[in-house]
Amino acid sequence: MAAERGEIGSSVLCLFDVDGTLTEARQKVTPDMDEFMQRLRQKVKVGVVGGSDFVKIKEQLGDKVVSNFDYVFAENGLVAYKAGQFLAKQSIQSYVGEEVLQDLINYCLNYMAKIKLPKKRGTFIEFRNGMLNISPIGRNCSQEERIEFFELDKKEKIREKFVTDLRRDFAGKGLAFSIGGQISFDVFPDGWDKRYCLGILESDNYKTIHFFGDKTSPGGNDYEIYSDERTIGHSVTSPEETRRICEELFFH
Ligand code: M1P
Repeated sequence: MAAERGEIGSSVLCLFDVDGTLTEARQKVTPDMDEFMQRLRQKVKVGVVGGSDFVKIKEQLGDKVVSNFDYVFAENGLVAYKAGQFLAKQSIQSYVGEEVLQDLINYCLNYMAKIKLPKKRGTFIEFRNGMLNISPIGRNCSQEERIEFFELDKKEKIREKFVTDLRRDFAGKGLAFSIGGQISFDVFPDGWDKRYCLGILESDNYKTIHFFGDKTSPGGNDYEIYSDERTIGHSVTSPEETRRICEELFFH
C-alpha cells in the first residue's frame, strides 16, 4: 500500500532502527542506502535508534555515522549523540544495583550452561552501558553459525522460552527483556526500551517524528516506540521497503 505524502522540513524527524531496517542484520549499510539517507537528510532531520552498542552501529553505518545523522541513539538511546557530538550515557549498574545485577548474570550463566546447541562459541553475556546482551550461542560465532542458530531458534524458540522464564523469575525487579536480533536478547531497566530516546528528543520540539522498524510486534525491540503516540510508526521487512516508504512519503 502506498504511504501518504509526508510533511518535510526541519520540524520533521525520521528515526530508523538499524538491523533489518537500514541494513541487513549486523551487516554494513549498502552504498545506495547510505547515499539515500543523505538525500533524505536534505528534506527532514534523520536519526538512528539501535539496540546495539555504539561500536556495532559504527561498524554497520560507517565511521562518519555521528556526522551523517542528526542523532545516533545506541543501546536504545542509553548512549546518545546529537549534531555530531556525544550527548549522554546511562549506566545499568548504578540504576539496578550490584545485587540484582549479579543475580541476573548468575541466573543467565546457569541457564545457558544447561542448553545444548549444535555450536557454542564465546561471549555469552555482553555488558554494555545501559543494558546486558545475552546470547546462548555466544556473540563470537561466525556469520554461518549465526544463521544456523537463528534458524534453530525459529523452530525451538530458545530465546522466547529463556525470556519467558526470566520474566517469571525476575518479576518485580524492574527489568525488561527484548528480542531484537538473531542470536541474542537485551536486558535493561523498565522503560529503557527505544522510547528512552523520545525523552531526549522532547526539548527539540519536533512537530512530527516518524519511526521505522522491523521488530514492531509485541516482544520485539521496536514495539514500544512503534506504538507510542509520540511517533508515526512504520513497520518494514527490509531496508528496501524502508527506502520505498521514505520515497513515497518525502520525494513526491
Ligand atoms: O539491533 C538489534 C539487535 O542487534 C544485535 O542482535 P543479534 O546480534 O542478536 O542479531 C544486538 O546488538 C542486540 O543488542 C540488538 O538489540
